[in-house]
Amino acid sequence: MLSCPCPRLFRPLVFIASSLASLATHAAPSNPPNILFIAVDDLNHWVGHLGRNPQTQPPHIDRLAGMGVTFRHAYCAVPACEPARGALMGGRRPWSTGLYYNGDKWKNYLREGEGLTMPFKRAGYRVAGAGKIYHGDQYFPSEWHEYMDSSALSAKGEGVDKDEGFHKPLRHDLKDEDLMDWHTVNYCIERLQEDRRAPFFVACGLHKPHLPFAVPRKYYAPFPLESIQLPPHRADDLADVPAGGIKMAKPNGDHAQFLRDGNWRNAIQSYLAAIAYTDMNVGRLLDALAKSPQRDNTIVVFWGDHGWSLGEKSHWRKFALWEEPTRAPFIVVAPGVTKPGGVSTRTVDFMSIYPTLCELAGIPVPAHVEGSSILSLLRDPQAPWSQPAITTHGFQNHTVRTEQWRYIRYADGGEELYDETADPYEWTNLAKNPAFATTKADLAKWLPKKNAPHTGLGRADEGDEAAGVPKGKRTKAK
Ligand SMILES: [Ca+2]
Repeated sequence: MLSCPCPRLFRPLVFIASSLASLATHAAPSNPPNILFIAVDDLNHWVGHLGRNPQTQPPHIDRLAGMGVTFRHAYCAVPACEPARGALMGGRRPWSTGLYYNGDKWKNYLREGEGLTMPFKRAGYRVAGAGKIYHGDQYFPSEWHEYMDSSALSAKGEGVDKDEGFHKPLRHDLKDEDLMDWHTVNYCIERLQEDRRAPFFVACGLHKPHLPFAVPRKYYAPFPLESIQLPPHRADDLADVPAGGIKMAKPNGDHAQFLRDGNWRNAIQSYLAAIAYTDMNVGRLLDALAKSPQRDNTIVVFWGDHGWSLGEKSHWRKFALWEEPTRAPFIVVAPGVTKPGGVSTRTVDFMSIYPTLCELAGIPVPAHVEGSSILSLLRDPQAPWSQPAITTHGFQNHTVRTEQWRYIRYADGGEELYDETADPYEWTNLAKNPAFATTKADLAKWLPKKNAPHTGLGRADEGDEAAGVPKGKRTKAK
């Protein structure tokens, strides 16, 4: 802050006024804020403060939520790792790029130089990353100053059978450092501790709670199997879902297997344990930030790449357009802008992250970026807001979510409509009820007029093989 000739009493007011003025004009702040950017793989809304699951125990994620603004209705642009990250990081939606599925090979659809880190790199930020920010831990080297080389690290926990702790019992006895996330966080903590003149943009991409759910056994201890509750569900829930939705639910896949082998509760226990492992790592990051001289000038952004179903609608994993596979935690702590304990119920999707971070740093938003800034909601979490969240899964399958409604339209014209205030688990499809024809039409206005064709090799349900740590790096020992 510049020295102020005014009496001491008035200095804070002058500072606040000058901060607001600089944000209002989007001028570059004289002291640019650092960015700590935390991406979590496959973390759905089972965090304590979102209240969807009473058993989950992530105290550090909840602590982070209390430090800034948490969004209760935040949704992915795509419910699959590769296109979700491509859209968020690249700034363009799948219907613009044609990047729809895991396996599409994102580098063929995003333009090098347009990624989220680039405006910051150009503005003089030191840009460093680790772990899974883009799919497969890949990145355009020109968009970063440095990226953690995981190939030299031992992470035997990444190489276990992806069904361990899911369809199969937990076999491995792992230590915290046997998972890549431990090393990813170590790397990011070192970046936070560096004494540099340039502001930093540190991107920390955590792989858990993605499959395999295998984490050290101590994280299972708070969730004894006999205490595990199944999520609210109805066995006949798909009866009023059109063909497009049933195809996504795949009730004869994972769910049929869980009903046969009786492992439904085991899988939930493992997911809760994997979330607890992730939470431990988030806590390490927050503790390091709290000790950093940069703590009061660092923006923290925390997001899950999409949701996850655990048997609701006889569906598992992501790859569908309902609440469970599309909703994820989203927390922003922005010193001087957000207030502790902020809660927004406005519907936002993760296309908002790119433009919002640029605005917070006083950097012009690149012209290709399609999302809307949520700066007004960071200042006032319940400020007026007219936009829905939109999620796309495959060519011409979309859902539009407002605070009250979810509307889904599939490529073949099939529809779903849910009143979220009366029916939070989306059990009763109102799409064929003529009383809601106007509601449906109003929501449908948000659907894209043009949809880029799907030209990649990915499939709707491809994901867990291709996700996470690149195969060549999975079993390499020290
Ligand atoms: Ca239903």
